[in-house]
Amino acid sequence: MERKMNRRNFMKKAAGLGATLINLPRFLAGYPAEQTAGEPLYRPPVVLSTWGHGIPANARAVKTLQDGGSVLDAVEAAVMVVENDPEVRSVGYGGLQDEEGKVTLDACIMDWNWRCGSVAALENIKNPVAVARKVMEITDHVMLVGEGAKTFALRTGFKEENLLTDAARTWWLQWKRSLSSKDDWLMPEDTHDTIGLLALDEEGKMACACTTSGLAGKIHGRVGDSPIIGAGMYVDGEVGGAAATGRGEEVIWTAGSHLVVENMRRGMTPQQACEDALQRIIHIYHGSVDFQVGYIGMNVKGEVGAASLKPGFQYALYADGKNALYDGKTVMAG
Ligand code: SD4
Repeated sequence: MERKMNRRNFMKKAAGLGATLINLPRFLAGYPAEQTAGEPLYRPPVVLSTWGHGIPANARAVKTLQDGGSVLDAVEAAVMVVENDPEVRSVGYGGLQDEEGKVTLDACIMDWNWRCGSVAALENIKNPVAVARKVMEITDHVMLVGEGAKTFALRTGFKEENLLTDAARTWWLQWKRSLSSKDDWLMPEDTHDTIGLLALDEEGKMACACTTSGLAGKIHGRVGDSPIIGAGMYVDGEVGGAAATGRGEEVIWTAGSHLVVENMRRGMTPQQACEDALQRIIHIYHGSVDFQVGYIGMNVKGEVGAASLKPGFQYALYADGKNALYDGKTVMAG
């Protein structure tokens, strides 16, 4: 049977021709100027991240690579921009508190060579992702939590800081006042905007970092998906990487980021892989969900994908010299 030269076959052929030709077929095939997640192959460096705060983060990642930093340096420096921004109320300094009024941070980092580090429920340290990298680099552990993570951070040169801003304090007081005896610890909506950021450098090496203050109003001690390797984020240097945002519980149930990567290993595009991982959640809930989860995914060829359960998820993509924000595809069933 004659093999049809559809767009995907065409792209596969083009990929084999080498990096310099990668962008040519996209142009020749008349792809729209605005990219659709999952379709074009980009020539590295490519940086993909969650939400609007991904734009400055992507820019920092690219700058770090241009200055000679490694892809690991790039993802760390990138998400630290967001950790340091008090206006971002879901990550790092200025992050919203748990039910006891404490800011507790979760973060992890991973590279193409399966090296990874993580911290969870870390208090009073502004850059948990940097602590996670230290865990990765100077210990033979993967994850430190709570007081132990903080002691490790202080021992390795991080300084203790108050991360609570006036805005966060005001939010917490108002939120507490709004609670009733009927509350069931379901978190207020729109308080989850974790940054997960994937970067692919010109050598085809990938790294990812993920950092968050977690769900606002969470029970003290609750840890979400974001610092859990395979849930909030995962990288396999032979396949690609993924990161999650939204309600971490369901992402943990489904080992979400690992699922996205394994989907890509089995031949799905990053876009298909993200959508399939979301369908797994929908399946568990028998087709109806009332919370948000979003995934970004990128394979080592520079193909990207992004999708969420509910509308509203945006992702930031730096590719072909352009850094822009796009709407992720919504997959909510019926
Ligand atoms: C969590 N996934 O702790 C995080 C929440 C978040 O964007 O901020 N996601 O469950």
